[in-house]
Order: sequence, then C-alpha cells, then structure tokens
Amino acid sequence: MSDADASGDSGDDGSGAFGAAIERGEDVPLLTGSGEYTDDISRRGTTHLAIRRSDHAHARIENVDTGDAEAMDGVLAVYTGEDVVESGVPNTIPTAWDLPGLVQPQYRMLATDKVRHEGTAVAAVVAETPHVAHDALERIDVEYEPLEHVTDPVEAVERDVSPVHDEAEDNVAFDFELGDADATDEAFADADRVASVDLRQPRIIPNAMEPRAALADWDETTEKLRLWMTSQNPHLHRMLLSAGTLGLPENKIQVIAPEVGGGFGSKIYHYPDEAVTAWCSMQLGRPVKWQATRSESYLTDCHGRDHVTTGEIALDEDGTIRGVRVETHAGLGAQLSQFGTATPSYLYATVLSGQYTIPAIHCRVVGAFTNTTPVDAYRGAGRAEGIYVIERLVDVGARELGMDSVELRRHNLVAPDEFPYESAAALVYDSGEYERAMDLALEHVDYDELRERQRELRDEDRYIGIGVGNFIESAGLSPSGLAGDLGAQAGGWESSIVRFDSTGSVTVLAGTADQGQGHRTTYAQIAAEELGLSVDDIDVVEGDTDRIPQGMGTYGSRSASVGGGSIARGAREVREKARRIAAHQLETSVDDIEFEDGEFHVAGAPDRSLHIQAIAHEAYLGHDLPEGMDPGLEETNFYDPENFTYPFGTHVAVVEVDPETGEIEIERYVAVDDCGEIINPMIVEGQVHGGIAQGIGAALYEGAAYDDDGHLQTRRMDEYAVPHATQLPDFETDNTVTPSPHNPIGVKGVGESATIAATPTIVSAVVDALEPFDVDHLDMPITPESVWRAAETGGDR
Ligand code: PCD
Repeated sequence: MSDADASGDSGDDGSGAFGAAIERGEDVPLLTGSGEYTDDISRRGTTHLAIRRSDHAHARIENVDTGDAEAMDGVLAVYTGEDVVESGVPNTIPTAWDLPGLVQPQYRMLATDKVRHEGTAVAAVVAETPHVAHDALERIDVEYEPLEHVTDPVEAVERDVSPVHDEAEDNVAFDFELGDADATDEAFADADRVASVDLRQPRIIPNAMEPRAALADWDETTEKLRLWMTSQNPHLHRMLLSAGTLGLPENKIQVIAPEVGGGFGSKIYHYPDEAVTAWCSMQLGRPVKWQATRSESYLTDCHGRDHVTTGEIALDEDGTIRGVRVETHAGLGAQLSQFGTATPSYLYATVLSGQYTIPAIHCRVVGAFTNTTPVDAYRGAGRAEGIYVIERLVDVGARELGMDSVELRRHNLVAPDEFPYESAAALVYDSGEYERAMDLALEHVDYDELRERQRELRDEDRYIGIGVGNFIESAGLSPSGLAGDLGAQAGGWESSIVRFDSTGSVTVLAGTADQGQGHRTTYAQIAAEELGLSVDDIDVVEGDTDRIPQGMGTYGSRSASVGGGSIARGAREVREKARRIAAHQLETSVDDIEFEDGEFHVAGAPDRSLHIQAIAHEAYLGHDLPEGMDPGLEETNFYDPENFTYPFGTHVAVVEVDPETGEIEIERYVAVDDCGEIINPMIVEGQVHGGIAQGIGAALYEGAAYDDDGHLQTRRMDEYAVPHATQLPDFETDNTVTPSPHNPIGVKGVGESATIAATPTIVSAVVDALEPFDVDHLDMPITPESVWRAAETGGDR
C-alpha cells in the first residue's frame, strides 16, 4: 500500500498482498465447470415449480381455473393467490425504503384481484419435472377483464388514466424534494445565463448471465427452511422473507447463495418468485426448485432507470455555475421493489452536484406507478441517472456560453483543499483530486491536438466528437444511523469473522455476497496483508446465513470499503490477540513485540520470534496463554463506517459519426478512475471494463420497449441489444489514488463507477460530433437512425 495512514494503525509491515495483481482463485472452478449454481443443486425428491404469468399489462382477474392443470400426470399441485391468502402467511413483499408521504400498496406473492404488469405471477404449478410444470401452465385458464394501462411515467401522472393502485389515484407513489428551492430560484434570477435540457433515461434490463433461480427445502420435523437462491444479499433476503412474507423467525431460515452468475443490481430485490418457491415447499413438504427462463428474466427481473427529466443550469459569463434545477418523473413500475423508492430519490438527487461547487441545487422527483415491471437498482442505480443529468447540463451550459466544455468543468471543480466537501445536495464528499484525474485523462488523448484535428476534419466533412465525463459516486452504502434517518428499513453496516484454526490456516467469513466481483481473491488479500500471510493461507466464505451469522450484502459498490473494512478490522484484532500471546510466550512486554511477514519478534532480538500460525496453534491448545485470556483465535467484527466513499474520475471518448448513414464508431475510450487504495489492480481494471461496456450499452444500444398494449417487446437476447465485444474499442485505463479517510484500508468502491461515467461520456461525444448540425442533445439509446435524423433536421447543412 502506498499510504502509511491507510495501511494500518500499527506501523507493521504487511505481506504485500494488498495492491498486487493476484489472479482470481475463484475462476478455476467457474472455468472448469465445477462451480455450483443454484440450478446445479438438487435435494432428494426435488420437485419443480413453474409460474403462470399474466399476459395483460393491467386487468382484473375474474377467474382462475386450475382443474385441467391439476389433472395432468406428474402435477403435484397448482396454487393461486387465494391459496396463499388462505394459508395465513403474512404474504407481503416489503420495500426496504420508506419516503415521506410514500403510498405503499399491497404487494403479494401471487396476485389475487388484479394483474398490474405483464409478467405478474398469477398461479404456481409444482410438478415432478420442469417440463410437466411448464406444460401445465398452458392448461390453467385465467379469465381477465382488461383495464386501461399506462407505461410512461409522465402520462401515468398527467393523463387521466385508471390508476395502477386504487390507493394512488394519480399514480403518484411519492413526490420527493431535495435542496433549497428559494436559494435556487434566486441563483437563477441572478445568473447571466440559463441553459436547459429535456432528457429521457430509458428503462434498461440488467441482463445477468444466470437467470434467477431458487431451491427451497422445508423440513417439517425441524420447521426449518433452507433456501438456495441467486442473491446479492442473503441476509437481507432472510430478513425480508421471515416476518413480512412467510411468518418465520430468522433462525428458522437459512439462505444460501451459491455461485451467482452476475447480478448488476437485479438480485438485490426480494421478488415474489423466490418467496413462492419457499411457500410451495412449506405446503408440500418436499424440495421445490424454480429456474427462470431467459424470457421470464427479461419480463420479471427488475428494470433500471426510466426517468423523464427537465434540467436547468444557471451560469455566469465567466463560467461559474450558480445553480441547478431538476425535475424528474421516475417510473417505478407496478410495485415498489426493494430499492425502488431509494434509487430515484436519495441515490439520485444527492449526486447532482457532481464534481462541482454548485451553491444552489433543487431537485423534485415524482415517483410514478406504471403498468410495467418494477424498477430497482441497476449498476450505478440513481447515481448514474444523477451524474448523467449534471454532465449533460454542463455540456449544454458550455454550448450556451460558447466555452470549451473542459474549461467550464475545470472552472467549477471542487478543489483538493475543500475536502471534506459538503455539497448543496446534502452529501459530504470524503476526498478527491478531480483536476489531477481529469488532466491525466485529457493527456492520454492529447486533448488540445484532438480539438485541432476535429476542426481540420470538419473541413473535409468528417465529424469526430470528443466526449468528456466527470463523475463522482456515493459508494459503500452506510452508515446505519443516516440510513435510518432517511427511511431505510435495514442497516448500512457489514459484518465478518476472521478465524484462525489450529493448523494456522485462516477462514474469512463475510456478510457480503459475490456475483463475479472477485471477493474471494481481494478479501484474502486484505486478510493476508494484515496477518502477514500468503493469500493461499486464506479461505473466504460468503453467501450462507448459517455459516456467516450476519451481513447486509453486495450492492452500491460497498463490499470493498464496508466489507473489506470489516475484515481488516477483524484481522487487526486477531493480530493483536496473537501479539499478546507472543509477548507472553517470549516473556517480554507487548510493546516490545514487532510484527513482520507473519513473524512476531522481540525488538532488537530477531531470533526470539514466533510465527502467527504457530501462535494460532497455541491459542487452540490453550496450555500457556496470558493470565485471563480465553482460548481460540477468531474475531467477529461489525463495522459501520462514518460515511460513504466517493470514487471519482474522468472518462474521455472519441467517436466518429457518419451523418449520411448515422453510423457511430468509437475510436478511443480512455478511463481514469480513482477508487482510493487499490486492493487488486487487475480486478479493478476488470470492473472498469465491464462497467464501461454496460455504460456504452445504455448510451447506444439498450432499452426496454413496451408496445401499445403494454407488452414488453424486448424479451429475448436477439430483441434486446447489449453491445457485442466487436462493437467496443480497446479500453485504455489508468488510475489516480486518493485514499478515503472513511475506512481502515483507504479504499473506495469501483464496481459501478465506469457505468456511471461511460454513459454521459459517450452521449457527450456523439453530440459533440454533431455540433456543426446544431444538435445539443440526443436521447438514449442513440441509434444510427437518431444520428441520421438529427443530422438531417438538426442544423443548417
Ligand atoms: N476493489 C479493489 N480495490 C478497490 C475497490 C474495489 O480491488 N479500491 C475490488 C473489490 O474487492 C471487489 C471489486 O473490486 O472485488 C468491486 O468492489 P466494490 O466496488 O466494493 O463493489 P462490490 O460491492 O464488490 O460489488 C457491487 C458492484 C455493483 S453494485 C454492481 S451493480 C456490479 C459491480 O459490482 N455487479 C457486478 N460489478 C459486477 N461485477 C460482476 N462480475 N458481476 C456483477 O454482477 Mo448494484 O447496486 O447491485 O446496481
């Protein structure tokens, strides 16, 4: 580690594992096919569940006839919403975040009265094989009375439509405000210029490689439920399932997340489907497995974004930003999901200051129910939407002033000596050197020369665009007190256990849950560093609530800072206990013991030493420990950081557009990211690569489309465009390192950063290319058609 303060409080020398590009040990089982995903697991007598879903966007359920399905060979049971109600379980799917004035309609495992979006679960078939279960779905006869539907968040609120929920006649779930409206009005009245942009951030679909799945096994004799599921947060799922949904105490539920093939936010949510799987097992007393099909995933995995926004920026002639005003209609879908309420409010409005000192900010968000799949976290959740708005505003502001957009950015950056920086959008940024990262990114592309080239090429009717995206992210969701003040129904801490055994090997049990991020490698690096061991001495366990008693899970780029912070703290406590044992056995005082490469030795007498692994053995023998010390060598740690971490950086894209065909080619993509101390540079680079790809996907390709009947049109991989590798350039990545003072290892998150940065960067580049055609904004996804149309109609060509 490069920073002495961040590397630990002891001044001891670590093993050098932290910061090394160590290969991901977890990949071997995944690449050789021995990794176990939920669907690979089977219990004796496993049965199979398939879920009948509505093909209406909005309808009253008149009747559900299950007779034919029940009569099929191999069908064990067919359940409807009424059956769940009659079973007497609490049967609610709770949201995890309350907001002032929030309307919280009933949300049940299986619908009873109405279906509110295409894909709503209406009935459940359990059969001996998955094929029979799926065939039986077609034999269920559901009679509907169709109702008027709405899929657009603005229409939902403004047009007189039949409400999604009777409780919210105008379809408004919440009307949220942040910032100072009066101060913002004043800033706008005083400023020299105002620029504005109307924009849409389309609904996108997370597209994890592995569709959701669950296997539930209810043991009637112990009255205990074991539930394997594709979860980013098994403990949170245990909590939400217990009281609210199934009516079991937490100690009667074990949630296991085995290998999980990607989440990107879609596996945070406590969906009805996994709960139904568990409930069916409780009814039948047999194990029940549900594996979503790919189309079922498109239809029911949470979608992301879906914002319609008007943004305004007030500026002085010299480029000083005076204020920002934002009004957004956020589509929530038909139900309030886990983070469906927090994402477009607290995770969105609070980042609207971006990297800039903006004295006055006001944001209003109307959260609207629509007859669509519920919206929840998708990579960047809330922060991506907010940074997109401020970066678009800075670009249109620069256009308004006739100023280079980099100069406008530079003029308003929060300076290094202003940290901790309290923004007008209510966050306190931890640390940052924004200009250093921006300059590094600009250097990579040779910005001034590039602008020169752009001018020359325009004379030849060739149009390149240079897009610059500055971002911050509020990463590492915590601390609990603040989360509570803001309405969260859960804490923001993380928990871990660091345990030596008597042979000197170490097990780290962590409350987070990996879906591909590389926790097993990076957590081993953290523990190895603190304990002076090699990563091979350390085994990392996640994703099993019976092995790891407590945790909050993996989302909001929190695992490195909150989970990793907890592991570092636990490892340090373990090391200090070992130090006391060493002092005792070496017959010296604790203060005289030094620690290096796993070895405790007496200061000035390096040959009088004991290795930490030998001490572990002694700790479990318990024969010769300091007076009053308990045997064993393990610590359970709960860690509640004082604040988020604030990763930041600058991305630059160079594109060429062809106004004749609308074709967009990304020539170069440079990403400079600062995620504080880097645990593993190879993993961080991988996170940035994946993040850029998804950010570009949103800018140029992706979008969930509903037709006039409220049917999802993008429900297969050949209908929903994610970028292919051949459509992406080689990414050029670099880092600056500004440690976070908010956790013991100085790290900031990185998992979502590049997604947040890439989308505005690409949009900025395409719009910049089209400047000669007077185009100052294009909505996503920017397709060749939209470029061609803009070039035809946008300007004076
Ligand atoms: N790291 C390092 N260093 C630093 C930071 C970090 O090394 N400084 C690393 C760690 O350790 C890990 C990673 O990296 O391994 C990441 O981290 P973070 O940032 O902390 O994060 P996390 O928590 O772990 O994770 C989460 C994220 C998110 S959030 C998302 S979406 C996505 C990302 O992650 N998802 C995913 N990424 C990824 N990857 C993969 N492979 N897969 C997936 O699924 Mo949300 O909220 O949920 O919307």
